[in-house]
Amino acid sequence: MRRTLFIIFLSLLGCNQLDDQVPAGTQLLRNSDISSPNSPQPWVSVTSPGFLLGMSRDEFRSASASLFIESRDSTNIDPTTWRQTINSPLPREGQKLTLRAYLKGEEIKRFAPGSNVFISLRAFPVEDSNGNTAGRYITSQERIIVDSTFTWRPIELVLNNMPPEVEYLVVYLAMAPRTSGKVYFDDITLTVD
Ligand SMILES: [Ca+2]
Repeated sequence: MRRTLFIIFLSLLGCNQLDDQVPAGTQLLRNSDISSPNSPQPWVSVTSPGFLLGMSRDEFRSASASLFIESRDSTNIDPTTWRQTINSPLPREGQKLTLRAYLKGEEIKRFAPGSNVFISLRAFPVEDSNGNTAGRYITSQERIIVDSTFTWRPIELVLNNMPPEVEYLVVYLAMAPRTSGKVYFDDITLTVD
């Protein structure tokens, strides 16, 4: 019995140590350069009326493809996103995360407050067991304006402290409602500092 308990204790210790070990420099997203030949997976598109989403093999920064979002109706009322879920490895509480994506724009126009192309990171659950939501979502939506026509350039967001009680993370590449034009995303990375 004592030996069994000891082994269980060691196993728990082993799990905890694994959870704690996301070394600095670790990049958490898969298919970050959109190099899978036939599928954007594990990137998933969540579309709404008026948008077209897909892989582009004509415009890319690396590895022969990128992801794009095109708005064909500037009166659309819902946002649209590419998203990727990260279940493991998860950074430990307090670690700093940097989300970076390269964007190329074609005739992007914004027609309402909040209209923009943006990147976001959300920690789930949305609130921790104390009901705190602060520090669990970061977005460039109100901070970095993306419009007009431009060639590949990075945008970057930093989550200074990984919040507690995180079950999984979701990265979003998004176009808000009342936005028109086309944006390409490539070389999307989420790095533990
Ligand atoms: Ca690429």
